[in-house]
Amino acid sequence: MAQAIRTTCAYCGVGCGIAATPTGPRSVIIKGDEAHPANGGRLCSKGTHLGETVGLTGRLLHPMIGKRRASWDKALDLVAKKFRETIERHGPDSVAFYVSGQLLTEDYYVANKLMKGFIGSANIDTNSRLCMSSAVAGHNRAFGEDVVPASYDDLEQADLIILVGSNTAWCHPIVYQRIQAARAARGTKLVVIDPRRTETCEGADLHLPIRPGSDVALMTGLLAWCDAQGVTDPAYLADHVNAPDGFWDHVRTGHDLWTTAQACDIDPALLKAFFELFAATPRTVTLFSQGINQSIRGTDQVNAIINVHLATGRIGKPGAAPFSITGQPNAMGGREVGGLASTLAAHMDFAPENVARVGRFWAAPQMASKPGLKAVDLFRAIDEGRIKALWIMATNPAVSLPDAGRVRDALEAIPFLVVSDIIADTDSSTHAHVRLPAAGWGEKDGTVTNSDRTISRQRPFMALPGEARPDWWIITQVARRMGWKNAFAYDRPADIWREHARLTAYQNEGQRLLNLRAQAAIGNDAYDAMDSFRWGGVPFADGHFPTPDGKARLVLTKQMDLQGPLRDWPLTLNTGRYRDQWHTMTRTGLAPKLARHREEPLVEIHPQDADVLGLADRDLARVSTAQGNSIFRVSISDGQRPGEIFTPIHWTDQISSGGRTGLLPRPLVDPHSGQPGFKSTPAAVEKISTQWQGFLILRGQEPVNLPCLWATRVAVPGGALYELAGNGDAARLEACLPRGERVEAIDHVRGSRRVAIIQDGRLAGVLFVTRTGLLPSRDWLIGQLAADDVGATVLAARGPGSQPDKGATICVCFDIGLNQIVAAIRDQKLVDVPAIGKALGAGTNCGSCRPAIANILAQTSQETLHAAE
Ligand SMILES: Nc1nc2c(c(=O)[nH]1)N[C@H]1C(S)=C(S)[C@@H](COP(=O)(O)OP(=O)(O)OC[C@H]3O[C@@H](n4cnc5c(=O)[nH]c(N)nc54)[C@H](O)[C@@H]3O)O[C@H]1N2
Ligand SMILES: Nc1nc2c(c(=O)[nH]1)N[C@H]1C(S)=C(S)[C@@H](COP(=O)(O)OP(=O)(O)OC[C@H]3O[C@@H](n4cnc5c(=O)[nH]c(N)nc54)[C@H](O)[C@@H]3O)O[C@H]1N2
Ligand code: SF4
Ligand SMILES: [Mo]
Repeated sequence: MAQAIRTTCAYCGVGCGIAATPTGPRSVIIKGDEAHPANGGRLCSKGTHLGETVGLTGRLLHPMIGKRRASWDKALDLVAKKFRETIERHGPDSVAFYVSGQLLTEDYYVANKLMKGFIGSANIDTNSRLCMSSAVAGHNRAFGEDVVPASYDDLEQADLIILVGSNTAWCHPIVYQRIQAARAARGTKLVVIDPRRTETCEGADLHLPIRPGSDVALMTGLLAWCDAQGVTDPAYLADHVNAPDGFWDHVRTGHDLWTTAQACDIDPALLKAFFELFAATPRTVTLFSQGINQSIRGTDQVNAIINVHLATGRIGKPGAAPFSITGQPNAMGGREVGGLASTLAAHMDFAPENVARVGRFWAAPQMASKPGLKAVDLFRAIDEGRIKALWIMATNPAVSLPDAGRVRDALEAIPFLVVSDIIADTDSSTHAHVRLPAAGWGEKDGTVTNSDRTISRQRPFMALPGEARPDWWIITQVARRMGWKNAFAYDRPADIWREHARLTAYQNEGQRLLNLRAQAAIGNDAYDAMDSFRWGGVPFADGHFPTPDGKARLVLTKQMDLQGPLRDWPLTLNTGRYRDQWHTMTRTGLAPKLARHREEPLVEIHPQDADVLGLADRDLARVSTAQGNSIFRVSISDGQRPGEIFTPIHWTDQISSGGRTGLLPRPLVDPHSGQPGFKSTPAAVEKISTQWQGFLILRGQEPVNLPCLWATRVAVPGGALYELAGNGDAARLEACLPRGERVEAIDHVRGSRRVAIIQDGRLAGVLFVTRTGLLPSRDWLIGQLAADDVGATVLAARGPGSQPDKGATICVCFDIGLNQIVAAIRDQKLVDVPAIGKALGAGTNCGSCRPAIANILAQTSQETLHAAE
């Protein structure tokens, strides 16, 4: 067998190390890298199943101009010519790049250099604008530089961990496992602050289900409490921190416990318990993500958290820090090269001396001298015709920007659109004039930086498929064709890495903490062999901050007004992620195992609201906002607060006819960071009745278009499963079935229709539709895709002596369902998660489902208790 190649996970900002052993041209065995500092060998469900996503299904393998295949030369010449012409005619600010935290640092560096130093505009922004730009702005305000002052090791040294606006168990599962391990080892306390009761709250010491958007009130209330109880650190404040005029007066007025509890809409006793725990525990890490950043007051929310840490001296010490964790695998690398429109390069802003310095270093013909357009403004400028050529790389804004309907209109209208992606058809690339095939994970070669500043290598272990090329190569080819041959004459990622490292060190006598001087002369072999390392040591350990006077800054933050429900939009829409899907599902959507956890996009709603709206579990409902509407499957959940609903961000046009959350959020942004407030949009919900419902299972993964109201597709072993619902005659759905021997059972009275197509004894497709009855479990039928002697009995949808329904899949690694876990708990009297693991295997591999199992255990024990009473 081939040797394992050490690389880094394709997905989240935890940045887990992976040992990948290729077993064929497009197949690989994935294991956690035991030597990697982020994960020490662990992987979550998404990382574990990366091997299921490296096939070539849906890949873009050749450059395309319009619908036609083109040579690289033709495509690159066209891109260079169109950009040059547009710049000549309308100036540098008439073009833009929209890039991504999923690019490697080397890709990011050359894109930034091309736009800011050579085209001469700062119109390069990134999907990180939607993700952590409020944290960047908050760090800059407080520390003078965008430095994350924490590392994962702090999680093992803290006595209290506070998770604010973070569904860590699903979105940063290995960080969550490290937290749970620390709790087991040393009794670390855990507090979760989230309006929803997520799986992250399972087993937490406290969960504060605050009113959405009330985090500034909460944190300022906490600071007021610390001040009143003498928990602040006067010596640290005097030596290392500046406070703006009126700061303490503001904190001391109107932030008592009762007022705070009311603002946050939680029980004062619960709030007091949290305050007391905080006051008593100096080693505190406050970890935050999108519940904080994705708000129209996100930057103030970030600073409200940092204020508490600065005022109590809980920073720059082991186990004590505010910790912004990043979402994407290289969100941090993008920040380091300066890939946001609001930063210049290498942690420098647009101050004239920085513009001059970077211009000198790049020998740049025309430097951008001011910030460019931030993502939401950028797409508005496109809509208004001010941007005439756009290049999108490694992101899917037609799905992920707020008010995505408007974004689609802009993409349709722009005179010239280039999209570099690994996938042929995305909701964004369908509008492109030129599509460029990028190298994907397992093929690309370079570096990424994770949430705790650890830089790791992504290494290739597969050959480039078709004509796919790395992003850095594509960008430098265009730059050369635009006339800048020497400035972009790189032969390999290591050339770019060295230049990036040199720029971080260039005329940097300690003004900037980001300094990769030691990397500036690294050889090609050493770059290839590079071990993961963290830059910046323990930031601020000496109490010195990268501000002009060396002191950190408290920031006066104000709680925003929180509107009550509006007449037309009585509910508040919160949006976010599922455990086993990644964003627009272009990769996780290929993995049958990952599809099992949530097969359809749900709108989660509190029982009281469901009652008022006449909604039952598994109904279909339309969610509307002022921006648009989309249809979701109803899931009634008391984990929601009344008046608030939640939908996932993952579903797209490519895989569904509904469930598209991107159409719904309003495009309002934070005034400092420009980050959209994705987490609360006024919304309304109404029930949708359909005359029939059904499902379709097809061999193979080629997508089909289904003419009905509701259709969502997920990958299953050997094929795809579509859930369907609609009105009118369901017979027209049969057009989607392949040709072959047809068996059918049609009951006109009950309106049920079961059709199977068999080719050479193998199942090619089945369609089940009903107007009144129940539909059978899909599991057995899906299993028949692998059988080779299928006959007409397949329409019974169960085999002889077939197993009872397993229920919703909980453990994807071992394919264990809810019903199996409940039965095992009852029958075998299991009392804890390890016991269930022993009995069923569930939760013993990647561990991502352990919080879910704990939840089932708690509920089942409660039910059993009630039954006994
Ligand atoms: N499985 C999976 N993991 C991922 C990703 C993925 O797509 N799938 N994406 C990655 C990326 S890019 C990112 S950015 C991260 C995001 O990771 P997270 O930030 O953990 O994920 P979200 O689900 O967006 O939102 C987090 C929580 O914020 C809560 N929240 C909403 N409003 C408020 C509020 O006003 N106050 C507070 N305190 N909380 C609030 C929501 O209820 C939600 O549970 O995940 C990364 N990891
Ligand atoms: N309503 C709502 N919207 C949100 C959020 C939310 O919480 N709520 N979260 C926001 C956040 S935090 C984020 S990060 C965004 C994410 O949103 P997007 O960035 O739009 O989502 P992805 O699906 O990750 O898009 C990445 C694209 O790059 C392609 N790709 C993968 N690897 C490569 C590569 O190496 N090179 C190239 N060229 N292409 C590649 C993939 O096929 C895919 O099409 O969504 C944002 N939108
Ligand atoms: S936590 Fe999971 S998704 Fe994130 S880097 Fe690790 S294995 Fe990948
Ligand atoms: Mo993100």
